[in-house]
Amino acid sequence: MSTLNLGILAHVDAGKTSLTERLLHAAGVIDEIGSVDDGSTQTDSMALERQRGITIKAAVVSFAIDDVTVNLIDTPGHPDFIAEVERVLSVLDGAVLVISAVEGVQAQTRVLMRTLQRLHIPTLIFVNKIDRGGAHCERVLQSVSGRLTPAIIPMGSVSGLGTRSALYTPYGAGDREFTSRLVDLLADHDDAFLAAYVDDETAVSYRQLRGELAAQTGQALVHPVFFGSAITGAGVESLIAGIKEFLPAAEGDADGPVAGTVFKIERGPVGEKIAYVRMFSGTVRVRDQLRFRRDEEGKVTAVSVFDRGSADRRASVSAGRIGKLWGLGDIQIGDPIGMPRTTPSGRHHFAPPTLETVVVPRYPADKGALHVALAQLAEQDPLINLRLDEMRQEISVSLYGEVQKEVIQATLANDFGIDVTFRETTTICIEGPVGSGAAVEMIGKGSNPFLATVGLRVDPAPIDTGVEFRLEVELGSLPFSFLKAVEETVTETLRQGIYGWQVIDCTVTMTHSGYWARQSHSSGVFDKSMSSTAGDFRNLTPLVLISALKQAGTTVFEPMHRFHLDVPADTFGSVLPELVRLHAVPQTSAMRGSSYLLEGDIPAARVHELERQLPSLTRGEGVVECAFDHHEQVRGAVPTRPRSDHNPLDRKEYLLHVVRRV
Ligand SMILES: Nc1nc2c(ncn2[C@@H]2O[C@H](COP(=O)(O)OP(=O)(O)OP(=O)(O)O)[C@@H](O)[C@H]2O)c(=O)[nH]1
Ligand SMILES: [Mg+2]
Repeated sequence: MSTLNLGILAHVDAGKTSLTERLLHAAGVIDEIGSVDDGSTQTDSMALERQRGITIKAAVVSFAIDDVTVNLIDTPGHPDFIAEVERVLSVLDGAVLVISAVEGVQAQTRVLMRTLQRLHIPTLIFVNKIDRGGAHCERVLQSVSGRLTPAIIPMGSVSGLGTRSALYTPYGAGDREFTSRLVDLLADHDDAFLAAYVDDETAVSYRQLRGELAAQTGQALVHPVFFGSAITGAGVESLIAGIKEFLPAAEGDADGPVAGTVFKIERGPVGEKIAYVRMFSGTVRVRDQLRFRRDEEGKVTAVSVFDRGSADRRASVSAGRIGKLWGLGDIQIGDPIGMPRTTPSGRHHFAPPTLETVVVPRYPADKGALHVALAQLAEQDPLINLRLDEMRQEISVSLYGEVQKEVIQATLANDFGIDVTFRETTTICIEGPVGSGAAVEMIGKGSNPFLATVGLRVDPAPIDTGVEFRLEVELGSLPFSFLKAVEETVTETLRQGIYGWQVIDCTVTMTHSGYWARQSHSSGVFDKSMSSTAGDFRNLTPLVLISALKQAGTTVFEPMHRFHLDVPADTFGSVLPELVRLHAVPQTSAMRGSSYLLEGDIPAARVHELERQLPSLTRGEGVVECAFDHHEQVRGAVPTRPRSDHNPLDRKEYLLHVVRRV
């Protein structure tokens, strides 16, 4: 039996959770269809999700289509929870991108599709809500081809659009227009197919056409489009058939070396850690000693595997499957299990959070408990970065937006019994070097108090290349552990540049190295005063790096969002001055009916204010969507962030350390 790990992705409210419910019902896993609006669905199981009617955490459920086990991962659509989607992407064999037939392509739809395409994840498109008034198929198809990808093929037609009796009918071999569109699309991507077809049109059967469509969908070159309604169930059977026909099930060798990825961490009823792992190869059994991340190991004490509904206790989980593992106390999200996969997993697919706020316990006595609680939340969510300002004993969390802030507040209150408030939300900027700079400290020379020679040069690198560490010294000139200490300390130090922001897009080159070998007195006792240790390199590296960085000079960049504004045309006169006040820069505009559409850039720091002001400026009819777009050099006064030089420990590591001790 093969497995398909399938993600359901969409802009908020497009109907992912409702569709998941329908799929489970159609597959016979549940007898009654739950409703998001009543808080009774399978995947929105957290109390907060049920109260708010939105998905906050990715959830896995499973069903069978004939001989294929489908592990379906329902993801949140709200941009504040994009981190949940991020982790899921690395474990998917395929995806269904849901688009509302009423709202059409939305800001987050574009962000998601761009990422699915970049990762070559085979993707079907499901146009949902055909039963709702205002539903439009042609308009949605046009916006998909214009704004997402032209490589699409509608797989059927809709009748009764915009009514409860809307129906979807799949096209077949006899639909000449469909087959000729299909041939055109497939020929675009496969010359051999085109040649065969041009040679003899009749030699290519309808079955071969569908086979070629499956092959090209499997390579993420083209995207079949289905239509339906998660509420009435229209089109859902066809979508299920499409999932089976067009998305490639997982392949993997259950007897091969163990390789998997942890994409979700949960705490069980008694606080025990549960790791969700997608297995790519091999088999993990109860009592196996597992290696994850560099030198961490742990013993698996229990396994459960997703199969026909929820996860059941099993003795093992094998290649292709998603399982839950107990017993791995130190495991974190993103950890590879066994052999690391060859695909680069370290890079983020979406932009990091752009906002930050200080969390303040309402009762000062809760401070210790708050640190522990936040560290636990950060462990479940690697994009919640925590920063501890030791001078003021304050803790900051990074954020995607205000809704995430409310969720953190509610989670701290409900799960940990801690009442908190937040200080004002501020923007997270980044720093990049302007030019090149170099510095060196030699062992035993000048005021260098450490038994180490370290020379470093900092050079600017192209946008989005991150930080690269290079060697201009002989690899063998320094023991490996010392080299590692320098490289790790470089990464840690760059978390705070000259102005206190993370330094990105630069190359750090080690230009000088030197150490004193391990020396002993005649008694054979190791003499630390004469022998270099990794600690000497850890202490010296930040000093050299900061001085190289100062010589290079840095610029501060602030995050900018792309906004799409849709307001009644007669209100635009009062919206425009507000945009100017918020430093928004309009780029393009258009009229659609009585609506005025405007697109442009706005500093991330001002997005919330725009969202708050819009209803009163537009009689409650204006709609704005924002998504992170790029960083831009700060104009005017350069913002700084308080440094915490005295403790170069990574904040999160530090807090996790606190947790382990507790
Ligand atoms: N009329 C109609 N309403 C739908 C349909 N699908 C979903 N809805 C409604 O749309 C709203 C959002 O549905 P959800 O299933 O929560 O959407 P979602 O994409 O999971 O939302 P998030 O997880 O919060 O991003 C709910 O009120 C649903 O009842 C549909 O096909 N037709
Ligand atoms: Mg949902």
